[in-house]
Amino acid sequence: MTTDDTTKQTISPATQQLAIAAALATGIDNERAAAAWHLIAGAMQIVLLAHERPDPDALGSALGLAHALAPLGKTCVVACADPVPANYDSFLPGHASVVTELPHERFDLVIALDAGELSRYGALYTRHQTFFDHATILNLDHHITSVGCGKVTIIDPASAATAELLTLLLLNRGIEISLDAAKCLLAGIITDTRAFEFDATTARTLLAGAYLVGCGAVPETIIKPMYRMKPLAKVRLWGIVLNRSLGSAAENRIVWASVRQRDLAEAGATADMDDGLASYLMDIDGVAIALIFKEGDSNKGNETRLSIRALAPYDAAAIAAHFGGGGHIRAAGATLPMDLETAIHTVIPYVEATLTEQ
Ligand SMILES: [Mn+2]
Repeated sequence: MTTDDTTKQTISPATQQLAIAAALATGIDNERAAAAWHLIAGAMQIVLLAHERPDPDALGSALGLAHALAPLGKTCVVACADPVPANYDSFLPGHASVVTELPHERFDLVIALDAGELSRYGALYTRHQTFFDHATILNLDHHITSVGCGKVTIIDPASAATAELLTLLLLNRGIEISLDAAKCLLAGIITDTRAFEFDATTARTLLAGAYLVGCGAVPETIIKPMYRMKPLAKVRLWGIVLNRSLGSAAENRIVWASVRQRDLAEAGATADMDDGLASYLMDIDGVAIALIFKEGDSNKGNETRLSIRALAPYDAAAIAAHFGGGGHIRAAGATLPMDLETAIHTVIPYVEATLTEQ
């Protein structure tokens, strides 16, 4: 093969990784990174905390940092008030080592990840409050609403995930990101952005993802179990429910479906398998408000559970509040003391009225 001056040299993967690392290392203020690392450098026994009801960013950040620190001779314990959800097992190396109770209190550093208030670490905090209230804490988080709870706190709302901030910190300090660390950090970034879909995703988020993929982490191994894999019974249930009950009003801007106990039995489904159905209805073209009506267990009397999803400017929480429930502006719910058909005939006209008021 011949080459000449006009032939472009291809960049080797190793060179590309170095270039990405150099770019990401500038994403965090040197002084703040140094202050954070000073606490880590001086500690040997470190407990890394993921917040209660953990998501993959909290756990992936804690496990990812623990994987990065282990080769430096640090003894790390990853702790979370709640157990690791079973469907995270396949993509979070080290998940089996996560403890829900501190083995002792002889830690010289606490690293609190993905939440900026100690109360968010749940029962772990309340059971060891005296220890935590006196401990040296490094707090790393990305939520703009966080107040911070560390001797050194870095809250970076420009990071789409705490795992993105950690990737910047590790690269700024020249710390090697192993394959296991990369898998955990990529899980945090992918799940906090719903696979780079949410508008928190920036070019830098993708660059951090690119670096971690360059370390050997594979997006599909996270995206598939998180967003696509489902039991056959769940698909059967959705098929039954959509075929029998899909309703629409206001020129299809309102859609709803209902889940009966009979449907669950027919599909061989468990009660949680309508999870995701409301979001699925929101992906119908033109829909502004989606509702799921779910028949209560008959031995609890007449009861219907309502889930509501809404696009701006509509307010799911306000609709839920009208029926005695609550939630967030885009996703809310209520429990109505009536049977399924009565609930549908009560709620839909009210939602139609809400829509025409806007
Ligand atoms: Mn997060």
